[in-house]
Amino acid sequence: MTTIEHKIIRGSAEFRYAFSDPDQLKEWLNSVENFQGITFVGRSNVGKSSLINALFGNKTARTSKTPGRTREINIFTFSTSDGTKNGTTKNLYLIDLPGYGHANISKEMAQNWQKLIDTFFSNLPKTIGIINVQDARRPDQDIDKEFNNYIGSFDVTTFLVLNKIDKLKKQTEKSALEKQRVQIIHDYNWIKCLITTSAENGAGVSNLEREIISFLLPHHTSNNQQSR
Ligand SMILES: Nc1nc2c(ncn2[C@@H]2O[C@H](COP(=O)(O)OP(=O)(O)OP(=O)(O)O)[C@@H](O)[C@H]2O)c(=O)[nH]1
Ligand SMILES: [Mg+2]
Repeated sequence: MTTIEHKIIRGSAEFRYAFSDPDQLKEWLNSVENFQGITFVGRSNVGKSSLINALFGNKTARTSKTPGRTREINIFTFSTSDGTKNGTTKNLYLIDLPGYGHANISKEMAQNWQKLIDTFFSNLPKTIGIINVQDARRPDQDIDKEFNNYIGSFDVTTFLVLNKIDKLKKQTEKSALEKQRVQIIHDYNWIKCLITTSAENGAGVSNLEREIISFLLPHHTSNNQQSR
């Protein structure tokens, strides 16, 4: 039996809204119908926006060498397709969150970030999957632990992505990551799966895409696609 595979339509993501005001965000979150999609979260500069571009097409999200570039919650809609005439799913949501743990911001901005993030998670339905991106060179930092415990309290589906694996050149670094991987899976037992990626050279991006599709469209995905 052949399985028809759904894919994200590259270039289909359309920018819809940017929120920096928690009250406006709350109002919008409570008004969306058929709210299905994914949201990217993670420490500043780990490559959330770059991964979004690798998955959705190059010019979707703004990336930067300066940490803390994404300041608002950016909301897009996108489509998937299985390549057949009636096989398109439209109006799925993609959300790019501003990164946590960025040191060089004012106290006022940090407080606003906290308020925005609290509003976001407290009003988020379970139909939105969380993609927590960390840096493969130094995963599970104290701030990552803190944030993971925080999202773990919301009972939402979470995928952990260790990005920038292209930067792990030495065998010792790769083996260290393998060890950490086992530890992380053990410690974060609410995580659905752990995927390693490089937004730079595309490694692992198709695995991440498969996981996203199987979360969004479980009926269209074969059972043997597992990566945990
Ligand atoms: N080598 C390498 N560089 C990467 C990778 N992913 C992202 N980068 C680089 O890391 C920097 C930060 O990437 P962004 O995608 O802007 O990071 P972000 O997580 O969205 O950052 P904020 O918006 O500040 O939270 C950029 O210079 C990217 O080119 C990767 O997989 N490998
Ligand atoms: Mg960003």
